[in-house]
Amino acid sequence: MIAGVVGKTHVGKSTFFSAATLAPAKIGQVPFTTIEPNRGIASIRVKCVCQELGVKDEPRNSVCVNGIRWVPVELVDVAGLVPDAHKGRGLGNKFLDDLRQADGFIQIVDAAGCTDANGNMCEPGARDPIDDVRFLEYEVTMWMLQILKKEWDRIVKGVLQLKEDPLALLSDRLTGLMITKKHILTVMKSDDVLGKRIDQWSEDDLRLFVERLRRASKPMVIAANKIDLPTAEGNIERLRAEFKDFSVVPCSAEAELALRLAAKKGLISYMAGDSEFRVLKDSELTEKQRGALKRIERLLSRWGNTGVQEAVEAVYKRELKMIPVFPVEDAGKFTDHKGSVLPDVFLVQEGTTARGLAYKIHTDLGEGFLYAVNARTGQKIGEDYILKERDIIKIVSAKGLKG
Ligand SMILES: Nc1nc2c(ncn2[C@@H]2O[C@H](COP(=O)(O)OP(=O)(O)OP(=O)(O)O)[C@@H](O)[C@H]2O)c(=O)[nH]1
Ligand SMILES: [Mg+2]
Repeated sequence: MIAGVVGKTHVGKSTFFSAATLAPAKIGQVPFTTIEPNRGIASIRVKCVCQELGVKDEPRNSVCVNGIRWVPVELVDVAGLVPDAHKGRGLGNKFLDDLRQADGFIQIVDAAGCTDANGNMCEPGARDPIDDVRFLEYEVTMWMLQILKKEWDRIVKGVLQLKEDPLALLSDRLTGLMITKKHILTVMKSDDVLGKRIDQWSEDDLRLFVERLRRASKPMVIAANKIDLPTAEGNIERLRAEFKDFSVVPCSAEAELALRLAAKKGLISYMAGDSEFRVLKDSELTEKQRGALKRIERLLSRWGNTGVQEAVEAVYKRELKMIPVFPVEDAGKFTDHKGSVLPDVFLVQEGTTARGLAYKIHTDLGEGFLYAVNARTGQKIGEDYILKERDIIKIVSAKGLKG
């Protein structure tokens, strides 16, 4: 799974990405600073099972701090978008193409309303961030529609003359956009308008279908950025009222980046998502840094946190429905074959079965799957068992892993 940091140009996408991943990304004073996508690793917080089990864990693929596991997740920061991108305007199709790989979106908007439609700075409050969300939705829909339309005649012919399965034809065409049969089925099932045969769909039907498919296949949270500026305040409630189906997370990417960098240098003690920080080396701070930290302190007391960590977690947990599970090889000691306690935590999508987890660990484990054990209860479970959040699972397979 990978979440795309998307939005209009010059709204703070790369700042958000850097703050979340601490990976270098160029932050610009002009629109279209990012051209090639930046990929990086952020983390989401999960309550570890170590305290509940009373064991000292030895994490391998994650980090455990005071009973909280920091589990790595991927982010991609892409080039910005301007209106008519689907027609190639700005970095248009390039931007949209980079979005193919994303399973979900964190849409950054300038909630302070100080960047116009083309990403140029304007008077704070002059641009309505609601328009930014609307235009991004429109551009992505039109881009998907364009892709589907290129093959539409062939799809209709396949269904009508060759009696091919419309679902298979559609998913063949859309698989490059990370759109699965499951996404397509969800939309087709939920829709009475589209109950008719696809060769009878009008232009409007097709557009409606694509719009719903976009929503199903690219779930989104809205990161309402620049809450450090006064004009953002009123826009947060307006965004929430307008986009009731989405999580709107107030955020300041700039504040989070400053905190993370100061913590990295050892100047302050701060963990992503915290509601406060502590200055460790006051004598090493410049007046400018001291002033900036004071402002961030006020921001944290007003908003609770900078919102960056919250937005990353919202897309992975709430939208992509990823849940943590702890695979072990010894169900009594909660260890792997080397004796490490609770070494790994895996993120799997809600609905994943025990066998699905086995495949995720290794193809051999999946293919040779015999049964699994719920290490918390010692109960044997079958391949169809649907994993629950924070399950601790041992897989027993005819094809064991070596090493
Ligand atoms: N006040 C304020 N400014 C911010 C914040 N986040 C980013 N900025 C500023 O917004 C400008 C653009 O930031 P970038 O991160 O380069 O924006 P982008 O969306 O990646 O831009 P492109 O790659 O050009 O599309 C820079 O001047 C940042 O310092 C924030 O939380 N508050
Ligand atoms: Mg950028």
